Amino acid sequence: MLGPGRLREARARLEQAGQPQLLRFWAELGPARAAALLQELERLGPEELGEHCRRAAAAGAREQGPLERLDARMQPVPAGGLGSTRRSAPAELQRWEAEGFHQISQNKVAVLLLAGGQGTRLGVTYPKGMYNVGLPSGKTLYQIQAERIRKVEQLAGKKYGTKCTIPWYIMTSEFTLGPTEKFFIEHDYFNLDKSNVIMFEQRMLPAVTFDGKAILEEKGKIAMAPDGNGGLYRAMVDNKILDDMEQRGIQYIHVYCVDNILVKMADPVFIGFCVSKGADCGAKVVEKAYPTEPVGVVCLVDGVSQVVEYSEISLETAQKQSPDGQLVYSAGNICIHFFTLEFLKAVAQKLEPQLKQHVAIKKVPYVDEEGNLVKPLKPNGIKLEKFVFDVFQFSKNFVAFEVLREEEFSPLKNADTGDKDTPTTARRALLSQHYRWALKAGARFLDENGCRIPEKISLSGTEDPPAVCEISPLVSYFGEGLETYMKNKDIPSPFIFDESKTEMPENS
Ligand code: UD2
Repeated sequence: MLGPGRLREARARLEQAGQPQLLRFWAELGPARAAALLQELERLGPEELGEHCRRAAAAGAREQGPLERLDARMQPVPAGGLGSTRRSAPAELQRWEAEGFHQISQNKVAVLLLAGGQGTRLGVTYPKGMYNVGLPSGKTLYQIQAERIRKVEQLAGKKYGTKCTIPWYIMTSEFTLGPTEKFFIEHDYFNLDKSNVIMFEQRMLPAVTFDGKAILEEKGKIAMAPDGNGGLYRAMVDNKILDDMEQRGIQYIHVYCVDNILVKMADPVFIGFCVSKGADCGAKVVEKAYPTEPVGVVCLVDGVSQVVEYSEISLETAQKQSPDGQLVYSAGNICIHFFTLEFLKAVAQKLEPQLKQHVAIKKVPYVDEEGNLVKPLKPNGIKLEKFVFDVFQFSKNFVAFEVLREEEFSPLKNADTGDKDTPTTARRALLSQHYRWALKAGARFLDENGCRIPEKISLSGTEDPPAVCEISPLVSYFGEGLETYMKNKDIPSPFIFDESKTEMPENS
């Protein structure tokens, strides 16, 4: 009930907290919107809201000041804690892979997707995982990820003679939960067992002006934004995700971000590497392509493992080179992490309040004092976010694992009008990988006239492969098992190799 007492109390508490502007349009709201606003204010708590606004404004002011220089305190990741698909011995890589498959076969591994972001740079109104980058099959990122889970379950099951399940935890936000759920239902969970796909929601925080006022995005609605991908730790507690993992016997969690089309779900090599090293926490990295590439750098700060985010590193440090011309800080974070359940429990239950709050200065649409909706041309608001990797500092044994960019990292960040990390670059990265796999398996490609397409072994990354061959994850997870079908076969381009085509065309 919306009694006058409740309103009076909210008004007094907001006044006290320095946020009376939130009720400026109260008289115009009508019962439903008024009730929703009051409920939101009570949920946030006017005192907590006031405190959040003060903290955000102070953090925003610090952010506008000089960049905190970490240069003198930074060191690269020590070689001892670094594995590498390029530099580690093949026998070692095989051992790690076998260890990873073993853990999967024992149902000890889960994957956890961070999918609460708003995908503003890509410019779509729906969750990024639902995006179709224009592959011949028309598959979305979610479908590709789901099929990789199914395939790696099958591979582990076959190797160890068990029936295995990799639960898929999906962190969403107020923006993404509804459409993501609907999408999975519409696609029948991509043939995964529904009970093994667990969606949960992260918290939202109010956006705040530079002078510390919460912003109204409508007359009766406070502008809110997800609390960053580091909101994971609180969200796991809020939604009892750690208990669910415990009940299922999960020990190792492979965390990843939604937009990397090449992500190896529950990668056995990475998991096996981390488990073999006794790590509680690990990160996959790629060599940075250029100093200002927008990926964080995995390094040590004051001797403690950390990611220094791309927005927080000085240009001078980013460009620093060793005598052999390599970037000193080249270990680019690709938002693929490994955690033990024990580590996550310690973080979520004890250490989370210590995580740094990062500042994002954004353009936040608002209603002005006259009640007009304004789309600001300049940034006007502060959003506070926690980052998923800020927990590395708590690790007792942190490891990093370097992988090849062309095999494992091609993020979808921008629309095709951008010059990098676009639908085109993502599609090209996947089709180039599949073309390489097919050639390695001994395939030959023919054009529409039946003429042989000359092979091109090394592709520049800015060119399309000469033949189009999309291989379903249900056929091959990392290029394995293709020879049986492809060796010395003439394959028409374009070609979609899915399960229905395990019989390949005869030689012409
Ligand atoms: C992330 C990494 C960056 C680098 C890059 C590679 C962080 C903080 N930064 O930068 O170091 O590895 O990816 O692609 O990890 N998300 C949520 N909730 C939120 C905000 C984001 O779940 O409140 C998810 C988002 O849906 C995505 C992932 O976190 O899957 C990364 O978010 P982003 O795309 O905003 O991160 P980006 O590209 O700035």
